[in-house]
Amino acid sequence: NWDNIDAQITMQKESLANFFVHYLKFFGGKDRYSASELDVYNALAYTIRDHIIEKWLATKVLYNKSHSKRIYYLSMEYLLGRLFSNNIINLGADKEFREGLKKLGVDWEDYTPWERESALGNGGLGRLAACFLDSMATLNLPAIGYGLRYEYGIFRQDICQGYQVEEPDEWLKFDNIWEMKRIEHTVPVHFGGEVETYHIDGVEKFNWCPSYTVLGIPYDMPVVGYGNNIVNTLRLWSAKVSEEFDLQDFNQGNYIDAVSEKVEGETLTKVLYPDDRTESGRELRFRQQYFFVCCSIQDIMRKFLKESSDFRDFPKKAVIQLNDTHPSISIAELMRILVDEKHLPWDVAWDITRKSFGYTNHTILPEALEKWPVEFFQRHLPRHLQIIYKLNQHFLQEVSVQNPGDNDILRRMSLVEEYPQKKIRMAHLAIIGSTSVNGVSEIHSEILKEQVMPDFYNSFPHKFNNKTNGITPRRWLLQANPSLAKLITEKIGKEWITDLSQLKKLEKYADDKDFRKRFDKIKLENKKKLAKLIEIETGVVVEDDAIFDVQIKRIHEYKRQLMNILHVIHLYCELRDHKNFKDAPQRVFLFAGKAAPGYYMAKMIIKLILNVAKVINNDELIKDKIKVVFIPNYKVSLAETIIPATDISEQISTAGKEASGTGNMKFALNGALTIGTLDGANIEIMNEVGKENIFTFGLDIDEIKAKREGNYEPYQLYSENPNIKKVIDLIQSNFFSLHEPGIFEPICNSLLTQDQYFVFADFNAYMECHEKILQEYKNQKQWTKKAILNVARMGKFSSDRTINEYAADIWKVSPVKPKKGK
Ligand code: 26Q
Repeated sequence: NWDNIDAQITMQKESLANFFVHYLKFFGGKDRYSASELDVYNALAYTIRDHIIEKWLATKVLYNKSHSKRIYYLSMEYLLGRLFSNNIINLGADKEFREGLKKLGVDWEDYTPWERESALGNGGLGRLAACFLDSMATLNLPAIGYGLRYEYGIFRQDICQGYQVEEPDEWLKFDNIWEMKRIEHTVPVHFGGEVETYHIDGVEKFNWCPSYTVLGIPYDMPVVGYGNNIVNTLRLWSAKVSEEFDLQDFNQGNYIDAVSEKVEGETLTKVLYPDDRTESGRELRFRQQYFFVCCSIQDIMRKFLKESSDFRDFPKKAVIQLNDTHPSISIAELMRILVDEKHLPWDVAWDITRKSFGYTNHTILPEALEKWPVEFFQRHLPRHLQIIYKLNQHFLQEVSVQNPGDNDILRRMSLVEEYPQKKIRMAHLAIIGSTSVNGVSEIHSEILKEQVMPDFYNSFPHKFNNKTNGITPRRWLLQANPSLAKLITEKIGKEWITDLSQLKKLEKYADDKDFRKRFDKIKLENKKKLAKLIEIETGVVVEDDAIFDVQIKRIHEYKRQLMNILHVIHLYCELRDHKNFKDAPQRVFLFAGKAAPGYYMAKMIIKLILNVAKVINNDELIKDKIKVVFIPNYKVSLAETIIPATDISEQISTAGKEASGTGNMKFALNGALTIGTLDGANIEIMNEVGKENIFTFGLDIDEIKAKREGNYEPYQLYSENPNIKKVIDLIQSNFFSLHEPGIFEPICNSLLTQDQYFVFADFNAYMECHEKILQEYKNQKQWTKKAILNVARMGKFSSDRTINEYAADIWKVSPVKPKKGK
């Protein structure tokens, strides 16, 4: 009887140790004498996985019975980080697991470093997708994440003589315990070939005859909701060339061709593109996108067909959210399936398609708006090109009816860019093919409407909306900062974990001396851990009670790590000139982040930071008052150690350039004070925590716009501002590059002649803001008060709030809860 056996498998605290030993022995082939730490980790992870699978199966039953509309989240990137601790915590098995294993003398927390972290993303967009998965599961939403199972995630960053060197990230080298191969749901993906035309009853039909086929094999990963017994699924596709295909060529004596075809097909999911701006013209990336979309849409269709055979029901049963334009070929793909394969009339298919998609924009940098050359479509997706052309024709027809005589608007809004090269504008396709177009912070959504897509906003004002980003408090407070989480729970109960607005109740403790003392002590303990890590990773010794001033994120000119390091050089000059700071505490300026391998300026910024660090850290004249640290290989697990130890969070992008930022939220939630520009979510953070509890400075978007339109002359600022001049002159004198003279000329030149990101224009304001911060830090009591108020007022920035808004406004999906009494 199935039910009896099922009951036996259900995990009990008493049996945990038995399960653990079972896995160690029968999966690992080890006993207590021969087991390595990795073996122990594996056995622990398998044990906890059993727990998860019970709930995973039950969740599937629950969702199937509910017949609810499903959410399909399509993202080319997921930056999950380690899952072991996260899964234990979300299961609520934390205590049970610790106690259950006590008798063996095994403490699971000792083994967490043995997990290889999953880093299938570049930065903000990928981490947002990971936070969203956590929130969707925690909110009982029937959601499936789709993505790619890259064999190599974001590269490992090594530093060699001050330069970034990229090494492959071999995250799958050992077993990945969190994935399950689902061979039975393998799907074919076709590429290339030609389109034939034929007629049925006088109606023109199209038949795509592709030239080759790749298989998509799904690997499922469980997404554990917090404390609600829900386990959702993240389905990642891996490319494989079909064996039959192989064999056919093989039999014809084409062994070599057959093998190279196989290798070629399997390169599709080999590696994540390490660029977080569009890198134009990469054909493999284009094919990767289609592979992803084609697999996912087939899977969505299969699930839909289990519920209904009437495609008009599709938008009632499915909503597909596009995480940026990367999966936007979905729109043409769904049209192709409905029109060519399901033989629906064009207009019906278009109506279904448009109702089924939502599109999230994450960037307004013009170089990051995706456009694919028409020739890529011709070569790989000829039928999709026809469909896009037809969509464009219909669309421009409507536009011209709305705007008679205005030819320029047709050129501006077309899906096809004609000059200098024929390209498809993927954002335009995403907008016309979706019911909803959202930005990721209030200001970003406004810029999107007013400056980036004004024509589309005029045509479809109802589509445009804002969904301010958020972060999951499970990973970014409960897991990353357990001591602070415990203190908070002690004071206000544990409801904050799933209702972050509860943190408001902490406000009153800002005036409580005892609470402040404990809050400070936790920060100090976190700093000690960070100081150890800094010494291990960089060899630099820093004081435990230093001021930790941190900028960790991708290296980009618009994020202005350059302004930060120029300011550090300025402080260093002041110290050398024996100005003030006599009894000031040590200041540690910490940087971490990866540069895109082909982004020369970003790589030179890393080199500058490292060279400056070397000089400053070894200059005895300044008596260790400043330390500069660049920790290599920034990743989620590193962020988890750095953020809880931070005093000052650097969020200093050129106004208008950072769509939202999410790191800014993680820091404030952990009691760091922000120094930031009026950009992205910084503005909303300011509105929540209060102007007096954040340090803002610099030009706002209107002032930046005015400067850009006027004639901005950075050289003049340099010659008139002695602080800037001193710093640039020092760099140009090769003070930081004695043995490599001239290497920083490109940086200096770019600043002096263009300064695209207005570093000089904001420099004084930034400097003065830091002076103010230093003054305020001296008043420890006031500072701690502000830090506590930051934590207390971060409720808005839970990704639960964000996801609730997506569910209510865009997806129209409600939580699925088990019936009471079951
Ligand atoms: C596209 C084509 C080819 C190669 C690479 C890409 C590509 C890959 C990743 C383009 C962009 C990205 C990632 C963008 C990103 O991370 N944007 C960030 O999204 C966050 C979440 O909304 C925001 O908080 C950040 O402000 C935004 O920069």
